[in-house]
Amino acid sequence: MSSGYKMPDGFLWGSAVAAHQLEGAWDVDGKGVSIADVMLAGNKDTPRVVTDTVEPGGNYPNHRGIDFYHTYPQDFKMMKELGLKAFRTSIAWTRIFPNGDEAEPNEAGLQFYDNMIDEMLANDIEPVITLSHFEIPYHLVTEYGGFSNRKVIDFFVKFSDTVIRRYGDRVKYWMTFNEITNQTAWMDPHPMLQNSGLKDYKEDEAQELMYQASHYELVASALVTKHAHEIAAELHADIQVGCMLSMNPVYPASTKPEDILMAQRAMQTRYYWGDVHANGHYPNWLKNFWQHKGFHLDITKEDETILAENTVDYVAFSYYMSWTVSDTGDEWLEYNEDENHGDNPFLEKSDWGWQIDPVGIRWAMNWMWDRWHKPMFIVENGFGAYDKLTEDNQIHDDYRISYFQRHIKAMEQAVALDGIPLYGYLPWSGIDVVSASTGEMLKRYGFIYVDLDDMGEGTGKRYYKDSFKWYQKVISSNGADL
Ligand code: BGP
Repeated sequence: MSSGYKMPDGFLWGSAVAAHQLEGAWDVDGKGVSIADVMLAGNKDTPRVVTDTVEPGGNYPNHRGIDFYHTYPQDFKMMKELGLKAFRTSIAWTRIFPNGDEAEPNEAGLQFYDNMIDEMLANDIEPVITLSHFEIPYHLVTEYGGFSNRKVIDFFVKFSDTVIRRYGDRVKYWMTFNEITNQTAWMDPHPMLQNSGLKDYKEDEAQELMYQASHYELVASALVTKHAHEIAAELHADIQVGCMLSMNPVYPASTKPEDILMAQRAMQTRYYWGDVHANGHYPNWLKNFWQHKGFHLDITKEDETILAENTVDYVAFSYYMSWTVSDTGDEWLEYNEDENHGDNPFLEKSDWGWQIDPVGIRWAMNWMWDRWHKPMFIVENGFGAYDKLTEDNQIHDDYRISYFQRHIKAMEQAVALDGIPLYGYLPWSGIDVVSASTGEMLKRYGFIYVDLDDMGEGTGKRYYKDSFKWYQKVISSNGADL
């Protein structure tokens, strides 16, 4: 179908994944244990569990991923055939600093990403890199309490400086923390905070800790942005650093003014991380809210200067679904996802209960542009589904094509009609990978099917889905032919 629109020249059509969800090889070439490596699989109804150690016999799907560590040369060939202009992945912190606090990096880990980046470039695919995608060395969690400890800022900055300096001549687009917003959301608590003493963000103490740890992450992110710009000048390279937000428009459940006010506060609560990243300071309502709660956060004058002077170059975001919220009668408008959320009668849901809302992507892009005036990058969008491999090795995923058609059209309208600057569109996940929230392999998002089940059993062979041919056509027509 014709969309009626075409993206600007140089628009980056691509796809996105994260190291721990596909690389496997969790303990080779000197890699240390990350928080992702101690997480057991869950499923649609049972949350994943963070264990204290790697239990023998447990199902740790991130240990094997789809074995991309060894298969990436062949996988990039298929992605080239797909026509990808860009590929987003993350660097596993524990391949570079296995425990997080070493003096020197692990050369074998650095070499792996050298090779991987070169392989992408050899296939005319531009690398887009996330520094921390739900990963932190497990040692930093047990020994330091993760980001609840100010010291961890230095470890993250050192790791980031090391890789930006090493790959900055070949990688232009960087992001600091994947979905930094989700510290109040579905991964409860967020993987960056797990085992930092944070059990439940709704308790006041845990909420205070969440804001404190987030502050240290924000300072770390601003320092990385500062250093990246300095490294770029030294290398004579063009390097841009973005934040990465999980964008879920929160709508009012009705036209009742109290619901509308609550929805506004829900957006303010979810996106204050974006405010700090893009505007360089905390909003007033939040500072008042902390005072009302009796929170005493360690935020120094020097931190405030770092945040103000080092805002991001662009805003990257993931988009999967929207939410709906109602008023609770609380005059402080405290937003609690479990208590305030309801269903939207106008929207269908995926098998995992995610509300499908293509229009919301255009709404969200306008909301962010008005608020931050930063160029954007869609670095995730996609449809998790049970795909069926037919006897003749085909996958007829018309539901995925339909999801993408509608979302891409809304994105194109935001660019063509609303004038929003957008670097590219990197749908999740190009190739099937392990699900972040459930650890399932059968919650699939790729254009390329990987023959593995939830226990990692299968041939591991790759097959083309119907959506592969379809996305190929979208890319070659620069978004005109959906
Ligand atoms: C995002 C994460 C990804 C990813 C995706 C799909 O929130 O950044 O890592 O996996 O969601 O989620 P899931 O894998 O849980 O279905």
